[in-house]
Amino acid sequence: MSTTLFIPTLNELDAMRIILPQIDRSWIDQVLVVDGSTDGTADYARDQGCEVVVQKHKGLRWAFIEGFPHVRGDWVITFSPDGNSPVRSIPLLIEEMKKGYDLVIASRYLPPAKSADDDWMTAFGNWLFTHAIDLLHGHAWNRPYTDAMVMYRAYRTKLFYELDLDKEESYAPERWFGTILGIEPLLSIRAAKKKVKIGEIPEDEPARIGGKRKLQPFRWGAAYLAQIVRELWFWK
Ligand SMILES: Nc1nc2c(ncn2[C@@H]2O[C@H](COP(=O)(O)OP(=O)(O)OP(=O)(O)O)[C@@H](O)[C@H]2O)c(=O)[nH]1
Ligand SMILES: [Mg+2]
Repeated sequence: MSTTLFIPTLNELDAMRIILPQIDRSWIDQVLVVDGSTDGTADYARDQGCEVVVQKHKGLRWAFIEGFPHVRGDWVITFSPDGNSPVRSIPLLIEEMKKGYDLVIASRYLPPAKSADDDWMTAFGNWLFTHAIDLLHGHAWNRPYTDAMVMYRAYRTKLFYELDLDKEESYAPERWFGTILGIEPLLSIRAAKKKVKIGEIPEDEPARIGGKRKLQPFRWGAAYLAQIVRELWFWK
């Protein structure tokens, strides 16, 4: 099985200079950077031998929608390049996928892992949304998620399409709250609904390196909550 490391970047040059050289290229078959930056991140990534897709529409979700057609790996690992995703887990995620999982999450809340990037609001939000997904979408009765929100995870590339994550109607709550979301919570919700084989490994989340936080806690929080509830009747 081949693996693509999928890296969305929005002005992450400081962190990319530190993180990219740490990645052992023999672990993976393709490094794909999907970029919306104005700070030269794309040029740096090309210099480092990464494939670069420059996104046309603004927002994190569009990086996925425009980037996924360029993914060649059977499996994809989605990776935050801001220091939040320790590179040591790239081979560990691949090893876990080999056990037959459709999705493996690098959980920040599966002991002994810890997040050094959380503040009280993101810690509470991630706890709330993860437990709401477990309770409302059934994963709690199987093996519950400890982290349904984190970007750092591996999955079968086709799962993105099987769960209709490329379809516009999947993201209606964005319009209600005037924002563009990430795709991970919806991926977690629909993977649980579809009862695919889900695993987790513990992995820390170190603090962000340089750059600026893009997370919009209030809008995203409200929209994610709406998405969790809407999925009770939408998308069977
Ligand atoms: N291509 C692209 N990447 C994005 C976009 N928004 C965020 N990212 C990248 O996605 C990764 C994860 O970002 P977020 O989940 O929004 O959160 P964050 O900004 O890292 O927030 P903290 O980690 O809490 O500081 C970061 O490396 C960002 O650079 C976007 O619109 N386009
Ligand atoms: Mg981050």
